[in-house]
Amino acid sequence: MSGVVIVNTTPYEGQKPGTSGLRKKVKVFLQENYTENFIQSILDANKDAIVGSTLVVGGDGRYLLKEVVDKIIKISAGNGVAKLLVGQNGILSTPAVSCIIRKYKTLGGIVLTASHNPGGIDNDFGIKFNCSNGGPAPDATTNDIYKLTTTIKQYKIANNITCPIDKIGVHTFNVEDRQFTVEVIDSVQDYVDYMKEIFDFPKIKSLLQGSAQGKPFNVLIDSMNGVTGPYVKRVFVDELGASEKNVRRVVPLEDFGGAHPDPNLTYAADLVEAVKNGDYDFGAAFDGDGDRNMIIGRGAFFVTPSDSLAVLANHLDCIPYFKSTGVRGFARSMPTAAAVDRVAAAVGKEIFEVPTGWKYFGNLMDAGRLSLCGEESFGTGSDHVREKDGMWAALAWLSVIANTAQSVEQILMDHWAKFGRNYFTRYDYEECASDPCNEMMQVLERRITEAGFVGSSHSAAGKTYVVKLADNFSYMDPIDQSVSMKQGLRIIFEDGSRIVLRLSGTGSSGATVRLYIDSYEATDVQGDAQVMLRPLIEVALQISQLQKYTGRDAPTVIT
Ligand code: VG1
Ligand code: CO
Repeated sequence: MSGVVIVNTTPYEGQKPGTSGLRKKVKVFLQENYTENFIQSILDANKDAIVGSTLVVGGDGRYLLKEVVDKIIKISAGNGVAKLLVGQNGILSTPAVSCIIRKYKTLGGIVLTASHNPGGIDNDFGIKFNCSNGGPAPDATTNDIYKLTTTIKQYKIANNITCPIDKIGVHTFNVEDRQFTVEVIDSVQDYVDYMKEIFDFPKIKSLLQGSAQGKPFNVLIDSMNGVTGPYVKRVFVDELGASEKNVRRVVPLEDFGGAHPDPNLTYAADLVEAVKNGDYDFGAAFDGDGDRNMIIGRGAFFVTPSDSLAVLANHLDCIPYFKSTGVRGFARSMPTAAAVDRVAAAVGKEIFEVPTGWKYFGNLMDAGRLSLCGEESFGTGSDHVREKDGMWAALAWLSVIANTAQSVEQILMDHWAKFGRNYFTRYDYEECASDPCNEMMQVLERRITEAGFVGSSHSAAGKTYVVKLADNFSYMDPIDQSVSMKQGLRIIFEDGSRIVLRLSGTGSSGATVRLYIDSYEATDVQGDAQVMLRPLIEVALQISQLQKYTGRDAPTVIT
């Protein structure tokens, strides 16, 4: 029998969840009671339902994961939680947590990840709460959690409970007069079972093995030493018959092997090289927690996430799941290029434009209005769960390829020929000084919202753009009417081209500026995005005075 101790504590500043949970340096989480405070605040934000509840707990394998799982077990026991479902060794991908919350109808889950941020003792850790729909908590809940962190005085902990989380099975404990159960579950089983329901595995398998088209379709799947390693092995090797040569970096490492586990052209450059120089038809990479994806074709032909979303929207009939559920609407985050809007118009579906962050898609999915959505930041997913889902996206692409018998590049060429092309690029200026970046955003907001800016002309590299609309994006959720203000500065021109600027809400130090450029061409679809968008990029740099405020001549990452 274990007793519960009430420990006195004092609040820490800055425990405010950002775009997707609380992300800080590991050393910040290591401060006395810092992590305990936040966990207790999550439980307190659910206080009416917490006693007797079940929660899912898991994370991406990064440094500090096991220690924090242990704290969650003890604090949950101390607060009357009845049961935890914990991934073996704490390992669960973010989409798998969402899947498990929904499958076992739990009160929610705690996801331990800083996603695409680097890991290890000198890097980042993160904690996020997901609700009973499996999705990241909405702003109202994260605001409640934050408020609680500012006044917390004590937390309740059952210190004597130690649970071997490396052993799959049911572990029961007596805590005061209650029974407390920790069920350590296989990290991948539920998720893999679900993927087999959603997709036609035999069809994808015959694509990979070549029995359909003759020649094997050679894939290279890169887990970037993140959490998807065991999922990739189970799905691609065990189920789909790929060989060990078709997968790389499939062992989750606490520091991701020193890599930045963000699947983009910069941080996954070695996958791009391997596909470019090897005999591969398809490459995919996933981020630390498995919710992001990058898709490339033969010769490392790059599919922008905005195009990926539009292509999938146009081919959902290739995926058995949608045959049974039907296809509802589509959605994208505001900075995501509007390619999917054109598909929605063509197929007569609703389209929603939401702020950055997956939490904004949840209500629409729960209300049955949204089937497929995505973000330009390498996020794609559907209403099968309430998180974006990297492996789902790769399997969706392979389904389209198996059905159309076309290469990735041909699929894109056909798409652009039919719908035209939204050229898109994103410039990231990472870890800049915060004060000047905040000032830049304030100055820019004032400038673009003052009288006379709408209608003004801006020229660079021989092109002139006339402003049609400029604002700080705000969004009213069509389901619960909640309003989210100040979600990014946008300047929309007469020809539909857009410049968007916002500050990242996932960084753990300094400020990261994101500049997004989107421009549509109906017929000139074969160009190079950086060349095609050059004039608009120049205009964006002029209007924002970005170089002056950040002191940077060039972005850290170009997508
Ligand atoms: C970034 C992306 C956003 C994404 C978020 C979480 O946020 O822009 O689209 O939803 O990361 O992704 P921000 O605020 O840094 O721009 V993940 O894979 O880190 O959970
Ligand atoms: Co992620």
